Amino acid sequence: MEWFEETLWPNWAQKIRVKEVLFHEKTAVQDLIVFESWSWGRVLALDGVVQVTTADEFVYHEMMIHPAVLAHGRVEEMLIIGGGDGGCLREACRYPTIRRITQVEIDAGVIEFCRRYLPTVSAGAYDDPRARIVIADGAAFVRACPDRFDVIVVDSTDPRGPGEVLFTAEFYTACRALLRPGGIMVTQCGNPAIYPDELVFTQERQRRAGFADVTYFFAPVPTYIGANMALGWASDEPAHRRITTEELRRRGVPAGLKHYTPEIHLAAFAHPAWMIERVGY
Ligand code: AG3
Repeated sequence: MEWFEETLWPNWAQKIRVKEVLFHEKTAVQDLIVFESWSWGRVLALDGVVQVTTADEFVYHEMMIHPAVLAHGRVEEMLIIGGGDGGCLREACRYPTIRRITQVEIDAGVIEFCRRYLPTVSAGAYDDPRARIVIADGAAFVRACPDRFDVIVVDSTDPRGPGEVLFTAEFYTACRALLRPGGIMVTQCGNPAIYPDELVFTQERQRRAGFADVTYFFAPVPTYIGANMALGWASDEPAHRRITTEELRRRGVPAGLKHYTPEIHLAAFAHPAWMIERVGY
């Protein structure tokens, strides 16, 4: 294979030049490929859609974790739904104050696979004693879970196929019920420049789930084409968003980050005029 061509949108695609295909399995259920690329390191694509590249995953994973953890300020219990590549887990493990990170992945094979083919993404995080890995359906897990969390991160695929249940008002309602007072939920909401409806409906459903403060922020991930990826932010504590760069620094930004800074944190919540028009804020 000379080029990998993404099949996410009918009228717009990206192509990544392939150095070497490392794994390719096409079954009736899914099409999974990992290849070494020339410009983005190793690339994992599921059903024709880029899920992670080792060259730019840091942008996404840092933004999925650090704004919520630092704005909250006292995270001890964290829940990650999905995220089998371990990137979110890796970023969460940077905080010694987090006592336990529960990760719910539907397919044990995904974790094993990513540890083997994309070891730099989890970077040893699966061996952290604070990581509790649960192999279960995320939607079923949140309906029945007896534990409570300070931050819930939904690192899903796109809302088509198996990942769809993770974009429903019912799912968001169940997540809200698992949050401790002041808790925050962060979700992946796609690229609004090419598919704004996904941001509109996820915002609407998160509000319907009862969160007092629902908004969105951005992660500029080059290989998730369509400019900024939107991430949903839902909490019952609006004060989390009134934080200053000084306070974020005081709380202790982990060393060694490649994207996140307190300035980026605040700027990520600035919304373009056309999205304000479309979403309402
Ligand atoms: N989570 C986000 C996948 C997004 C791909 N979709 C897209 N380009 N619109 C993947 C797992 C990362 N840990």
